[in-house]
Amino acid sequence: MVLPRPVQSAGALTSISFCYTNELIDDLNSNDGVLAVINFGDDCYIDSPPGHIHCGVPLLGSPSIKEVWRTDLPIRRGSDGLLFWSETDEVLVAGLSIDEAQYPEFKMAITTAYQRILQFIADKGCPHIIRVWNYIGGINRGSSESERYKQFCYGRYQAMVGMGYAREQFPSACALGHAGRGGVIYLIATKNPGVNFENPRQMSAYHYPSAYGPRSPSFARATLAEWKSQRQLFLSGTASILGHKSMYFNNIDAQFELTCQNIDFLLKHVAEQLGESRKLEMSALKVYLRDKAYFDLIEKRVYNHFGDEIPVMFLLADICRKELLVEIDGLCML
Ligand code: 3EB
Repeated sequence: MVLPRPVQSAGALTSISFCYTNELIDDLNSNDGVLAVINFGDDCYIDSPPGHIHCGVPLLGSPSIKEVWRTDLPIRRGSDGLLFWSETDEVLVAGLSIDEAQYPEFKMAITTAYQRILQFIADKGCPHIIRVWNYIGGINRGSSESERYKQFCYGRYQAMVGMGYAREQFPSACALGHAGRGGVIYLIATKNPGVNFENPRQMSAYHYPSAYGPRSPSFARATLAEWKSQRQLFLSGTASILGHKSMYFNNIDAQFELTCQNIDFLLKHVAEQLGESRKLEMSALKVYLRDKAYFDLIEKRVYNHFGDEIPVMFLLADICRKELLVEIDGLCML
């Protein structure tokens, strides 16, 4: 278990608001306060004007929803080839389309992409990653060590460790796949570090045995960002895993139940570590389902477990281990 660093006040940081919305935002430059727009559907790339991210994972249920990130402070934006960014004085959002065609092996494309985005955030003075999202075409394609998720983990690890990140600095993350082509990586980075948490019921992903791939996944179970106005806990993708083992093969019901238990346990653990007496509750969710046939059942279960009011996006995605049928991540406002 990694003990959190002391929670420091991050000065004048203003939080980011995350909303699921169907409003139309074409040109970010004419929308003050918009840091990024995350679109869901078959496309997977980063578009101009800067900030339009397309994840490649289709929505289930509500076809026109997107995710918009906003902040109160003035925003500067730019792009450079496959990379885009938007920033305030306090927070940096960066995204990169993965360029596979140039590389003989997928892992090399990933190492290069991660090196580029990590070098970029370092140069910007925001080397501390709060959260990173990874969406990759064909994540389960290939067998044993050449499965693309394992190659992804290899490439990411090489870049993270090569750029000087210690395991305890690995941020919260998710890594999902889709049926199309292309891949994107996008992240939130800051000048001061967030606080990372592990889940005592799950082995730290960076300690997973090599059966899961020659390099273990480089992520924390959750990262706390301390802004001026509030604290936000970013949950990593959470699935039906106990210790390091996938549980309940071919059983969506049981996988969903264990996933919820893992989230509840993590929230309880974080509250204990922070000395919070109140019960932490999720504020927004993304629910990734491997098969759209699960949607009707899981939709009901999600609202039952997390409450009718919670904003949820249901998405069709491949989860990084073939046997996993559901994964949930999200945000908890403290
Ligand atoms: C797991 O717990 C499930 O490789 O970035 C969840 C969150 C998972 C992030 C990643 C993988 C990642 O191992 C998979």
